[in-house]
Amino acid sequence: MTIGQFAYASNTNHFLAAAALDAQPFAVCGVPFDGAVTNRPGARFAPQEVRRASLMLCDGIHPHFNISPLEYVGDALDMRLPNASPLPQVRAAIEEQASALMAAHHCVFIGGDHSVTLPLLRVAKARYGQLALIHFDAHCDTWSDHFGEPSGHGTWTYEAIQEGLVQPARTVQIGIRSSGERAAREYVKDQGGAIYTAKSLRGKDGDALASVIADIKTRIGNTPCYLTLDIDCLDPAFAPGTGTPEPGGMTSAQVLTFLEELSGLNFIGMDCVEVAPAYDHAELTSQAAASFIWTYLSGQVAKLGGL
Ligand SMILES: [Mn+2]
Repeated sequence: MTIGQFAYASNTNHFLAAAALDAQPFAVCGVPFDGAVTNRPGARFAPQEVRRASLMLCDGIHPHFNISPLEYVGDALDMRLPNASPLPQVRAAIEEQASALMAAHHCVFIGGDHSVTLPLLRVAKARYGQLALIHFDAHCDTWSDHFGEPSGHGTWTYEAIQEGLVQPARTVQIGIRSSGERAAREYVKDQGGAIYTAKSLRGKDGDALASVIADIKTRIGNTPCYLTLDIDCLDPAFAPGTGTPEPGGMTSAQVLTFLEELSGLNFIGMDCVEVAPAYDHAELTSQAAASFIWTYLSGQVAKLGGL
C-alpha cells in the first residue's frame, strides 16, 4: 500500500509531507482549535484522526469520479494556534496561515470547531471578491450572540452575512434541525438564501434529491463557492463523535449524493469541522469525514485539464 501525504501525516513526519506540498494544486490542513464550543470539546484532535481514517482511501480510485486525487494533494500539516488566547487572536492566526496556503493551493481545512470557518471565509472573500456558501449542519449557526459572548461556533454564519463575506442569496444550508428561536433558525432564508432542513430531506436520496440539487445549482451559478461541512449534519448513528449531536439527521449516502452531484460548482475551498474523536465509536465519524473530503477532492481533481 502506498501511504500518501493525505493518508497519514503528523508533526512527526512533517519533513516528508512539507517537501511534497509545494507543487501540489490541492492542500489539506488541520485547524486544531476547539475553544469556542458550547457543549463537548475535543474537535482539536480531529485532524490527526481524519488523516488516519483516510488511510484506506489512498491507494484507490474514486468509484464515482474514476480518479485518485492523491498525487495532486499535499498535506500542510496543522496550523500552529494560540489555543489559550481570546478568539479574535486565534482567528487572526488562522487568517494569516490560511492566507498563505490559499494563495498557493485549493485548500481543504480539517477543524476544529465551527468558529474556524469565519476567518477562512475572510481569507476566501479577500481572494475571490464574492462568495457563495454551501453549509451542511444540524445547526443554523446564525445566533447573534453566543450565550452572552459575542462570537463562537454558533454565530459564524450570522457574522459572515453581517460582514458581507458571503452573498446571502447564494447561501445554502442543508440538514438544519436543532432547537433555536425562529429569528436564528430562519435567518438565512430571511436574508434571501435557502435552507433545506433535515425534515425536508427525510427519506430523499438519489433521484429524489434531483430537484433540490438543480435548485442549488441555479441559485449559486458560477460564483466562487466555499463548502463548509459540519459533521453533525449527519445523524449521530453515522457520526456519534461530535460535540453537539442532534438526532434525526442526514445519512452519509445523502451527503455523498450532494457532494457528487454538486462537484461541478465553482468550488474554491472546503472545511470539515466538529469531528470530536473522544466521543466516536469504531472511527465512524472520522471515516465519514475522510470519505467526504476524499469525495470533494476527487470531484475537484477530476475537473483539472488532461485527466
Ligand atoms: Mn453543528
